[in-house]
Amino acid sequence: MSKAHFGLIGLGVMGENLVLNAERNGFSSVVYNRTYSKTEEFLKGRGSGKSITGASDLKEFVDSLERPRRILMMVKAGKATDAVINNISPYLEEGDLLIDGGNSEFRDTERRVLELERKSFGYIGMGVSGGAKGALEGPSMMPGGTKSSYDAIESLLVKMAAQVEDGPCVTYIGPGGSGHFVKTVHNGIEYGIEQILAEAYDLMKRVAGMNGDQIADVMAYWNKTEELCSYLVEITEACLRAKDQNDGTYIVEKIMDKAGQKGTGLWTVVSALELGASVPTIYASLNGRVMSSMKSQRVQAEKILDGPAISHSIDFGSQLNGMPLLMDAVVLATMASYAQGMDLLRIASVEYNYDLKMPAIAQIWKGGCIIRSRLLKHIQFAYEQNPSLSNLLLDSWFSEQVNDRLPGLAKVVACAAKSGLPVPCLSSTLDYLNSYRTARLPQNLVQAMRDCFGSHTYERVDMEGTFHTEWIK
Ligand code: NBP
Repeated sequence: MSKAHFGLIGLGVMGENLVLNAERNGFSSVVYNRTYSKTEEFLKGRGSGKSITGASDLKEFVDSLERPRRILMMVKAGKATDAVINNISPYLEEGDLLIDGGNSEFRDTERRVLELERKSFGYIGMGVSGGAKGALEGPSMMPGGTKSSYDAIESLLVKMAAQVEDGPCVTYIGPGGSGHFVKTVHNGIEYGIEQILAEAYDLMKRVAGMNGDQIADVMAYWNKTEELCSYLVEITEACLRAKDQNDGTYIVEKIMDKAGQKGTGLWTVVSALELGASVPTIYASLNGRVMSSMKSQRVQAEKILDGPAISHSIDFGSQLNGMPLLMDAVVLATMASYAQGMDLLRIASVEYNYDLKMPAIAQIWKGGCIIRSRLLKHIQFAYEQNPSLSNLLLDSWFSEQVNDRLPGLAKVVACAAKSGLPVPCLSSTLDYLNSYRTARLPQNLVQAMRDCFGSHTYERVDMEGTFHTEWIK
């Protein structure tokens, strides 16, 4: 029997769809899953009638593949990935290539690249985005590792990836764990945008008194604009419109207000803190999920802690025109999420020697992935014009947006504050923008205090050198 071109380990939502994608693109495949009954089910169901076979153990799986073997692991990140690597390694031979398509922590990938390459195997840590549909129809993929390993699978990935007007949504990201680092930051940006849209929904519901379909209409409007047209706005509209078949009411209103997380948002923020990158909008979205999970405490606190009554005096602007004031706030917070994520990538690229290509990253995010949006075309263009751009918001198109929309954002945040409504991403974006555009911040006083209690010294604006003052005589 002829050997398969491609092997897939892990028949979860992602693995199942990715192997169907590979097969559709002409790569005969063999699949392995820890629980064999899932393999059998898959082969009888979606995998039937296709060039896909199943293996009940890893030796049979490896033996079924042509050499050098190309094996994609789509299993839970962390211990499960290490377990698969340990279990399969004894059967691999020189030149074989393992690809981890899960959401691994980038430092785990750094370690695995070194360990596996020491054994003369290739190892690619690849971020995959697009959910189940993207995995099947064409995801965005962020592969990192040794360039020669990438070259060995490029033809496969290029066919499997989403396609946009200027090419496939996959490119070689860089060495080591860079692919998983870029995917982590992608997810951090995703956290930000999801929270921003949730805040906009809350304001439309509680301040403007709109129902689900009215809010969805505004989302539909936004989705036609250059600034907000995106997959996340599109699915927000769908989520808001969906009705419970039992009673015809909005399903979204029946969902428990606790948002889950699997780690990538946290890793984005931890990396930013470690690298000294400023990502307050993304951090606010992570904290929003943390606060949401404290449901029982919040229920109790609502009875004890008072707040102002909701003020309905603000006019967000006509619903037919997409509520321009609210749109100002959502556009700027969305831009800030991208700007902060890209800035983190820029800093990490230097710190970790990843040599990230910012225009290429924006390009592969334009299709297939969860944060795909029309804005990415402008982000790509901004970095093509100026590859060493220190912050996206300094690009002329983006700075014009900030200058036009900042008063709107401020009014929306002020309205939320007056009404006692939490808008963590919108308000931290306002602080971020106001800090970033301020040449002289009040941290001179912080430095004075540090010098006063700890003799930490300070620099002066009027002369060179390092100074210390005896502040308390
Ligand atoms: P899951 O994250 O739910 O993982 C399920 C797979 O992991 C199953 O095949 C399971 O085998 C296998 N597995 C586990 Br759990 N522990 C294992 C172990 N110790 N040894 C071998 N296999 C083990 O599936 P998923 O949602 O398809 O995600 C796969 C990867 O892709 C994850 O890293 C995820 O973070 C990432 N990802 C997911 C999405 C998404 O939208 N879901 C998007 C992008 C990336 P079993 O059947 O025997 O339990």
